[in-house]
Amino acid sequence: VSVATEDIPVRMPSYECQRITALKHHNHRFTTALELLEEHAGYQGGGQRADSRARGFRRASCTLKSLSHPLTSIEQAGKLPNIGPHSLAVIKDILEDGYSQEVQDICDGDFYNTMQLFTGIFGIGCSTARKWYEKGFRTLDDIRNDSTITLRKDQKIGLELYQDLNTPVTLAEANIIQELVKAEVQRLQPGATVVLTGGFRRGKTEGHDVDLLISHPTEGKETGLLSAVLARLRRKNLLAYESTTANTYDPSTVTKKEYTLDHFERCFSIFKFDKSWISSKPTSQSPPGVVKPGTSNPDLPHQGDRVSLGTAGGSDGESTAEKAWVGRRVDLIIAPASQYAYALVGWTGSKYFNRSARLYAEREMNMKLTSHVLYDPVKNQYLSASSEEDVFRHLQLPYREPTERNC
Ligand code: DCP
Ligand code: MG
Repeated sequence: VSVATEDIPVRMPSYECQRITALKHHNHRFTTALELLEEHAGYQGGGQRADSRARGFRRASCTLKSLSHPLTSIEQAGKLPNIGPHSLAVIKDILEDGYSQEVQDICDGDFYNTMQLFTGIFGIGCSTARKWYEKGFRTLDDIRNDSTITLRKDQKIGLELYQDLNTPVTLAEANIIQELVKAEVQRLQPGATVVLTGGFRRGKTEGHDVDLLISHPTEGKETGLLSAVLARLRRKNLLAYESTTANTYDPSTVTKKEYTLDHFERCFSIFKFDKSWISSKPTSQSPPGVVKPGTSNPDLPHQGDRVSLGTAGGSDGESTAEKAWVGRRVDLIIAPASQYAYALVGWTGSKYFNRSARLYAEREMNMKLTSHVLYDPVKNQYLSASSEEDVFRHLQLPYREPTERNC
């Protein structure tokens, strides 16, 4: 007797971190719509209420991503965890009509499109974008031409490099940047590690930035590394923008709420990614310092070779029209060895995987999980972890590969 998949009762755990969520799944036609509603809800003002509305759509989407087959009936959707009434109504529309009029109206509207345009500017958040929208601005030129607007340095370069920074970073580019940074880091501190985290580690082939987690197996040897690496990159004229924040981690405050973001030493930067590094032509240049001298590949520059970056610069007011490089957002994060496993989980994400793991730790395990540490307040103990597997084990969660954390 064959049983249709939709008739099999679904038992799905409600925490995203308890489930497998792969990039490819069976319900894209619903999840695309729900995540657009999430994005749109996030653009509205209204603080926590708007955030929780946005999260509602996201949680419904995550549930459908974890489903092992295409959703075919609204009855079945009703039995799944974390699908609220609004999401359910959208799913129903898509099941019945093939699309959601609500989503269509949002896509056709000025608000959503303008907010997408403005929040695409590096350094511009929802509230500034909304303020501009409400003033009647609709294009990037409206912002550029308004003399009453004063932009910060990051926002200025965000406008200047708008095209570059809104063209997705490819995996090939991310790998080149990772190798480039690794070569510099290891020259300064042999044995140091540089790992590509974020979406790329979860198997994505494109992303909005490159997240590099830097560490050293010997605690303490990571100290001073970031500023030294940045100095080298600066000397090679590879940085269009950089902004560093110091390490503000204080273990005694671990139980406080402020730990949604982490406190590692880090640099938000924009790399000048030379276009020739990725060209398919055999004469293309490799990034400086990536390959050790003495290798036989004739394409490679000698150590110390200067990279040709053309005549244009992005940050100093010169024309960027014919520049030889593309701006790429790179985050460099420094994690001490004892916090590395937690930092790796945190920086691998996804953001929603982290959120669910933290909620799960708090509510189900009575523990505090951050990107620095896992703390057990009952035993007053910091649980040490030397691998991601250790982190999952402490939480009594089945281990999930990074590619299974795409909620
Ligand atoms: N992160 C988080 N909470 C945030 C922002 C980030 O937990 N509010 C963590 C999880 C992310 C990782 O940091 O996976 C990297 O942040 P990104 O914003 O770069 O996210 P991704 O790399 O996942 O996405 P993208 O491919 O767009 O870069
Ligand atoms: Mg990223």
